[in-house]
Amino acid sequence: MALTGLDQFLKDDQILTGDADIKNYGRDWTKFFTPNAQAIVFPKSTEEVFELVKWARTTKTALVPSGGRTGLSGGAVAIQKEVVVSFEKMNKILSYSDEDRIARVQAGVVTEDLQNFASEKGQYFPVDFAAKGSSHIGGNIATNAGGVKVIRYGLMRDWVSSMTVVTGRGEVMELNNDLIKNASGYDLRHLMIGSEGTLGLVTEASIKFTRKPNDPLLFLVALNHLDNTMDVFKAFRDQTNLLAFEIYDELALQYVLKAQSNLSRPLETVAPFYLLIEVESEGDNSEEKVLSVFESCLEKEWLTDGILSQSDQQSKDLWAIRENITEACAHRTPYKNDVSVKISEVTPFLKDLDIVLKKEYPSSEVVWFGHVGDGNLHISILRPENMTPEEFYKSSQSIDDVVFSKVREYKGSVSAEHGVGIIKKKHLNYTRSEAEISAMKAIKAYFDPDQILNPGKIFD
Ligand code: 2HG
Ligand code: ZN
Repeated sequence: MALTGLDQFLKDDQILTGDADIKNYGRDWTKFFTPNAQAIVFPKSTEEVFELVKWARTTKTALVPSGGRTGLSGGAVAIQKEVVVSFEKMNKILSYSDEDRIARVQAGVVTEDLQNFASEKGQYFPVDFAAKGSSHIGGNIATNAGGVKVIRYGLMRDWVSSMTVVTGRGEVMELNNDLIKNASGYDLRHLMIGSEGTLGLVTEASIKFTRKPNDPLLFLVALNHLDNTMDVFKAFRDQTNLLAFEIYDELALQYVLKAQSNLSRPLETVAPFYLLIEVESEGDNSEEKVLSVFESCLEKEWLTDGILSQSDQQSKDLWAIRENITEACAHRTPYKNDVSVKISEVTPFLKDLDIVLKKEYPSSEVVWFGHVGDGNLHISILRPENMTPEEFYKSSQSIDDVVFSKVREYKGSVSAEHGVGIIKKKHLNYTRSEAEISAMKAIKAYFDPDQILNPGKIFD
């Protein structure tokens, strides 16, 4: 039997093969693939992951690493009889050093749990996004997760000070040992970050914390023209200490309000686009200073309306609108995009894409949102109600060519933060040169000589 030998190092309750489990653990948040894993295993230690890789090499079994399964590119789906390696049982925060300001965690620690732990220690873990309640640190590392605070704090990459990884060669590597300065050759840690489980299985990581920002000031403003998005961005970026700068459109707002009866329309003005702008307060007259930036944007007619949140509850509700967009649209199985361009190209790119999408898909509902302050946009094309998800997935393949051609024209990326997975691999060459892809394949061949680690993800 194909799973023979697993019981040499895993107990019965660490191996699942039931249909419901295969369905549950064989998928992520993409709804277009039918899970078809062989089994799900739940290692509890680096040693067990090491044994697992040895077993997979011997039996030529493909392994799919799995965290909180909130991915949106199919990076964690198992559709070809793979064994899913769930890190759910490796969910401990192992230690904390206040001096280093570093927590050592197992890969299955949930993002929000680590945020709360940091807060208990009087510190701050700034990687933050809507799926924080389920996503795992290991998954964040595998995809180099981004989120809503990137303009201020950078990506997951910036917070990983070291890691333990079991490579596809079956070697256990300790990468970087929490050194701040380490100029001794290639930094393999950064090669592992964003490699989507194709080179090694991260079992533990050391995560840096930082000082908690001062209480934030939160604006929700109405925007009439995409053209003015980056004018507003520059005004706030240059005169305030920005924490977040997010955009969403009126359609996104309508879907959230329909799905969440506890939330209400935040502004009287109905506008095509809204910006959620969070700024760190600095000293006594901080509010006045930030309000004057907002007012100058109003005077210049870049904005038509806006509010400054007056309470924690109001801020929570304003954030909840933004963070619930994905779930509010989920029943329409959107065809998603997660693209980025550099800041100076955001406005022309947005306008151009809007024109192209309206021309090519005049009757489609398109929800626009994203982290526009770091150049990352999510464009969700909603499935028409009379199509099945499978029909829609097939029919929407052509959307990719349209969107990604624009991305290529603007020298952007086909995936800003969700990863390539299965969904974007056909278009990897819209962002990466042939030489880069060859180098990636050579690196893969070195670290995973038997092709057991997440095969078919990023590239074939
Ligand atoms: C977000 O920014 C996530 O909320 C999800 O990256 C985006 O649903 C999406 O496409
Ligand atoms: Zn996002």
